[in-house]
Amino acid sequence: PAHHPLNATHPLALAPVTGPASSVDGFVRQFLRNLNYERGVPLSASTPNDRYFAFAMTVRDYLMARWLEDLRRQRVVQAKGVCYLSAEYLLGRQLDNNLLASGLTEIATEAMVACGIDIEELRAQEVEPGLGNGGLGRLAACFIDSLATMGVPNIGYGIRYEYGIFRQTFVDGQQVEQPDAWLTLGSPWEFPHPEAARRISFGGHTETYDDAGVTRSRWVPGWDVLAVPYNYMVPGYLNGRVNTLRLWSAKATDSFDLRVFNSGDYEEAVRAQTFAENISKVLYPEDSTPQGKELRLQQQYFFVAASIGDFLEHTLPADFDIHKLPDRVIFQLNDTHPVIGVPELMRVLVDERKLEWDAAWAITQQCFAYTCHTLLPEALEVWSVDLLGRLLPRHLEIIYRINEEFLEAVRERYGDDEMRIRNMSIIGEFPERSVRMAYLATVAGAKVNGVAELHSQLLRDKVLPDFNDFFPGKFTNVTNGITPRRFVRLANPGLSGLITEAIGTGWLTDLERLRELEAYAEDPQFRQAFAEVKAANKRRLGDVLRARDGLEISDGHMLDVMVKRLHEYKRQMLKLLHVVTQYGSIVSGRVAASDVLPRTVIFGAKAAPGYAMAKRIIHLINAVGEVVNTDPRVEGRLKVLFPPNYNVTLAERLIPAADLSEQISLAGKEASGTGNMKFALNGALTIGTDDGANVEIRQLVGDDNFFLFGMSEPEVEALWARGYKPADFYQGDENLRRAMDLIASGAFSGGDRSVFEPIVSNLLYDDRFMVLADYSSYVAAQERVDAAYVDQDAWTRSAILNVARSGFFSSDRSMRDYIERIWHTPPLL
Ligand code: H53
Repeated sequence: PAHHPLNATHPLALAPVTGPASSVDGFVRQFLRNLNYERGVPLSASTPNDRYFAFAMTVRDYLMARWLEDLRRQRVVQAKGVCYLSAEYLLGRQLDNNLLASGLTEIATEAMVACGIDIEELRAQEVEPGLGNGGLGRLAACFIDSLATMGVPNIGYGIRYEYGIFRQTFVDGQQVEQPDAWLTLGSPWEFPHPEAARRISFGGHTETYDDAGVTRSRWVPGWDVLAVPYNYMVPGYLNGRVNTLRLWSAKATDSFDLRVFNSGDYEEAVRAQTFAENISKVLYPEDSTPQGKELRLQQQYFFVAASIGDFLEHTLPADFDIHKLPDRVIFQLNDTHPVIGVPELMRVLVDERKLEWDAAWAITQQCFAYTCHTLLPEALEVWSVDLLGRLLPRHLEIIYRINEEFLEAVRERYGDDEMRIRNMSIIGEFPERSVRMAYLATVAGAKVNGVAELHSQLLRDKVLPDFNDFFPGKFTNVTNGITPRRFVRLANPGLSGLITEAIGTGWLTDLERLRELEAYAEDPQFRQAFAEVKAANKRRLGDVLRARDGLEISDGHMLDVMVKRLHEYKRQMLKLLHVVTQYGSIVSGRVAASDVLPRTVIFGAKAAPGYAMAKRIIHLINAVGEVVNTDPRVEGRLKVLFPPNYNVTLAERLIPAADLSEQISLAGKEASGTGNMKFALNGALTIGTDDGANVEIRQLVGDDNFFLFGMSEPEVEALWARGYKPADFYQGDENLRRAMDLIASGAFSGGDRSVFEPIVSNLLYDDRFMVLADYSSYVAAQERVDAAYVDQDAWTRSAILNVARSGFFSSDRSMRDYIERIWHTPPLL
C-alpha cells in the first residue's frame, strides 16, 4: 500500500520531519501539546498515566525525524542488512533508554521540574514489556541496541505477545503465576500498521499441477490469520540513528467472519476469531525447555512467515532481482524457534517466485545463519512429523527434500555408513518421527555459532561433530555481550560518573577503554570513591526492596546475589545448601555467630509453571528464608531475601548493588550466561564454575579476582563415565550430610518431612547436575570469599579490576564479531 512507511514512493516519506525545539521550553510545549491533543486532558485533570504517556510521546517526537530519515536512507542505499529473527525480546523499560539515546535526559528533567511534575512518578508508570523468558530474549534486546548504536541497518522481527512473561507472586512461599497484562493501558512506544498486515496461512493440503509442461507442487491452505505489524523505535546511543523492531500481532481474517455469517452461528464466529487471535496471545513461559505444543509452532511460523514476506515485499524494491537476495539480507536465527523460516523461504522462492530448486537452495543457504544457545538435549526443539505435516504440509515436503539431498551428499562422501546417516538425518525416528530443527538450521545456515568459547567448542566436538566434519568452517563462536548503555550507564549512574571522571567519555561506545581504570585500582582515593558508590547502590536497592516488597537489607552485609531463571542445571540448590550449612553451624553452636561474616543472600528466579522440581526449589528457598530471617540466633549474620517477580527493572537495581555474583552451573551446561557479565561490569566479584562465559571472564579478570570452584567439563564427563553416585558424596562430607539432614528433618517445613522430601531424594539418588559432587569445593570457595571480604580495600581493588577488564563483554563487540565472521554488513554512513 502507498502509505506503508517503508514505501519510498510515498511523498510523505520524503517530506522533512522536524522534531520539537531542543530546549526546556520546546520540551514543555510539546509535552503539553501531547497531553492536550493526544490524551485529551488538561494538566490539572491529568493522571500520572496521562502524564507518563504525554512525556513518552514527547521523547518519541524528538526521535521521529531520525527514524524516518533512517528508514529513507535504508530504502535509498539498499545496503545489506540484518534481519534478526527472534521469538523473544526482553526489552525492559523504554523511557530512560530513549531519553539517554536522544541526549534529552537533562532537558526533559528540567522540563518536568518546570511543570511541577515528579519525574520519578512518571517513570514508575511504565510497565516493562516482558516479551521474553531470560537470557535469550535479553540478548536479542542488547543486540538490537548495539546495532543501532553502531549504525548497522537492522530490523528486529518478533511477536507482540499480548501477555508477556507471567508476573510471579508467592503464596505461602510457593510460586503463583499472574497474567502479565502489559497492554491494558496501552503503550506509547508502539506504532501499529494495520495497512501493512499480511495474511499467514496454515493447514490444508498440497497438490501437484501442470505449469506449462512443468509439474509443480503447491499448497492449498486450510485457514489463515492476519499478521499486523507494530513498529518500535530502536535508537542508537547519541548517534542520531534509529532502527526498527517490528513485532507481529495476530488478528482474525474476514474469511472467519464470512464463514460464520453464512452459517449464522454467532458463537462459532467469535470462537473462530478467538482461535486466530490466540496465536500472539501469550509468551510460552519455558526457558530452554520447550513443550512441543501446537500453538507454539503456530507462533513460530506466524512471525517468521510474516517477517520474511515483509522483508521481500516491503523492504526490497519492487523490481529487485531475487537472485541477489544474499547481497541484501542475512536472516539470523535466534535459536531453533525461527528455523521454520528455512522451508518458508524455499517455498516462496520455488512455489511463488518459480525458481528452480537448486537456485532457490543456493540462495537460502546464503541467507540464513543459526545461533545455538544451549547444549541441553531437552532444549533442542523437535517437531513431530505428524503435527508439522498437519499444520504446514508444504513445508514438510520441502524439509523431506532438503533432507534427501543432504543425506545423498553424506552418502557420496562417506559411503553407506548407515549409522552416520541415521545420526545426521534431519528426520529423527525415536521416540516418534520428527524434524530436528537444529539439524535443519545447521544444514541450511551459512554459519552456525555458539555463544561462548567453551560452548562453541562443545557444540562442534560433542553435539554436532558429524556436521562439523561434513561442513568444515561452518562452525564459529561469538561470545555474548551486554549493552553498557542500559546495564552500566542507566543502571549504575554512580559508577558511570566515577568512570567518566577518571577516563573521560567514550567508554560507553568503546568499552575496552575501561582498561584505563586499571591504574586507578591502585589509587586509594579512587578505591574509596568506588566503595562509596557501591554502598550508595546498596542503599538505593534497600529503598526499592522496601517499597516494592517490604524487605529490609541489613547495613554492612555482604550482598550475595543469585538471579536467573530457576533451573536445576543452574543449581540454586547449591547456593541454598551453603546457606543451610551456615545456618546449621551457627544454631548448633559449632560456629559462633560473631565469627560469621554478615551476609544477605538474594535470590531472584521464575520457574516455568509446569516445572514441578523448580517450583519446589522456590518453595524451599522461601521456607529457608522464613526460618533464617526470624531466628534470633543468626540475627545480623545471615539473611535470605527472595523478592518475587525478578525482571529487567529489578535487575537494574540489584546488579549494581551486589558484592558477590553467583554463577554456579554444572560445567558444560550453561551455554554462556549474560548476567555473569553484567555483575562483573558493575564491580561484583564472581564465584563460579568453569562454565559458559565464566571461563572468559576469569581469563580476563585474572584468577586473583575470581573465585573458581567445582569440576571442569572434562572432569564432569569423567565422573559420569565412572558412574556418579551422589550418596557417596553425602556420606563423605559431614557438612553436606548435616545440611541435607536438616532439610529432610522438616526444620523448614514445620516438622513435616514430606514437603521437601522429593528435593532431598532427587539429590541423593539422581542429581543430574551433580550438586553434591561440587558441594565441598563450593563451600571451600565461599570460605575464601569470606576471608577476602574482610579486607575491604583489597576487595574493592579486585572489584575495580573486574570492571576494568570486562570491556570485552560489550554487545557492541559481539555485534562486530557477528559482522566480521557471519553477516558482512558494514555500518551505513
Ligand atoms: O541463552 C543465553 C545464554 C544462556 C542460555 C540462554 C537460553 C535461553 O534463555 C533460552 C533457550 C536457550 O536455548 C538458551 O541458557 O546460557 O547466555 C543467551 O545466549
